[in-house]
Amino acid sequence: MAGRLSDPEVMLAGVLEEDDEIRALLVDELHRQRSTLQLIASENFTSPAVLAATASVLTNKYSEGYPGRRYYGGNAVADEVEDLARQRARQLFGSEHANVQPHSGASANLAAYLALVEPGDTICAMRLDQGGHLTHGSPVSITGKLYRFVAYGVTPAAPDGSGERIDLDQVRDIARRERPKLIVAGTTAYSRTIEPEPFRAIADEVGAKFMFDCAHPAGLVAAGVHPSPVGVADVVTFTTHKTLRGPRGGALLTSAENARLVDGAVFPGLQGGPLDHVIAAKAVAFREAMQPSFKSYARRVVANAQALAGALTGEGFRLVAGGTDNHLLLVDLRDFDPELSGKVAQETLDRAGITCNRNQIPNDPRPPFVTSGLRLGTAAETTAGMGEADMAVVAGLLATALRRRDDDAALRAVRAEVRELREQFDPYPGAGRES
Ligand code: DSN
Repeated sequence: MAGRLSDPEVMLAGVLEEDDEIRALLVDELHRQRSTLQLIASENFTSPAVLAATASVLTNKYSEGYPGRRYYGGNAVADEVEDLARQRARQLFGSEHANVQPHSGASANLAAYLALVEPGDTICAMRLDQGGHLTHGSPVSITGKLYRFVAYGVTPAAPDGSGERIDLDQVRDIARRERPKLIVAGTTAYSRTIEPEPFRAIADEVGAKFMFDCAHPAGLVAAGVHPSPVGVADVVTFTTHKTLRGPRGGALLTSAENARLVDGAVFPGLQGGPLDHVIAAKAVAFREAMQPSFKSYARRVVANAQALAGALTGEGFRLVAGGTDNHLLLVDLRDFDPELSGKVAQETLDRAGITCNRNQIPNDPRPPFVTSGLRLGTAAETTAGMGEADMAVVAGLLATALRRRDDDAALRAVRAEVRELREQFDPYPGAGRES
């Protein structure tokens, strides 16, 4: 086998040689990622080192428990890996304690609830259709069935873009009226900075605990580009695969005082054996995020999002909250074309090689499966090397595709331009090009 294990070409073309079907599909996916634009706000391109750790022999190990207290033998290496991952997470975020075992952000959030409140307790969190997350109490999520959620949203839209901000007066009013045991901050479709302190003050006023779901801005927080909730919230949850650019997974940060409670909620409360290979990859990503180059990456992610926002506004789109402070934008399609739903826009853009997701906008008149919005993010394409000037090109291609959505030839032409642009910014330049 030629090459280094960290080379995706080796992983795809060499190691999987005997499984033609899966190998072909993985090569197809690599081809899709490098020939189309990746604008899903919760995605990124991990480094080959993160890919290598995720593909390592640690996937063979069972390690229920924590370092030094496992329920299986043979965990000397797994202990060191998890200790290193926890130590790096603590260092990166300046936290007293880290738990790196959650399989996902949803697991991390559920573990935080298990640690901080009892089933049936009241929790105050942001409504999904206002920018929150399924695990913030949606009735279709287990969280909405186990706990009594009372929801806050954003302020009304304003012509000058100053509206659609988290409505802290509403949070305070709800908290005073409902006396929740826990207040949750954190979003999946909110483009502005979230300051943790006002939530802390409201939680303290009503005797509630405070959890911050930092899944989306984790990389921006780690880089110091966004305010850190660590030390302000009782528990911070985050995912490692969005702006943080690590493997798919979750994690929690808390004080030394809450460490046992949080660890017990993750295991044995919620999960069995941890994914040791993913924990190794998280450790790799935490180290990468400590490098000076990651700070500059995070700044470029925001600059690119702002450049994309400016260019899309120029194309006639309205942006929810008037623009962005972070890695994502929420586009209200109605000004651009009242007939165009998020679903049709997403499907059209897929045909044009522009990958993104439809998303409800605050007070969306269309149902969640249809929507009037698109969510776009710059974390992945910034990793690939795109800059602010490229964002203007991206906005133009996106607008052309949506304007000419009934014209197959026009969409094919956009797709060809997308591919040409995309190929200038290969996230995996060493990988094979057999497809
Ligand atoms: N599904 C993630 C996102 O796209 O934001 C949140 O879990």
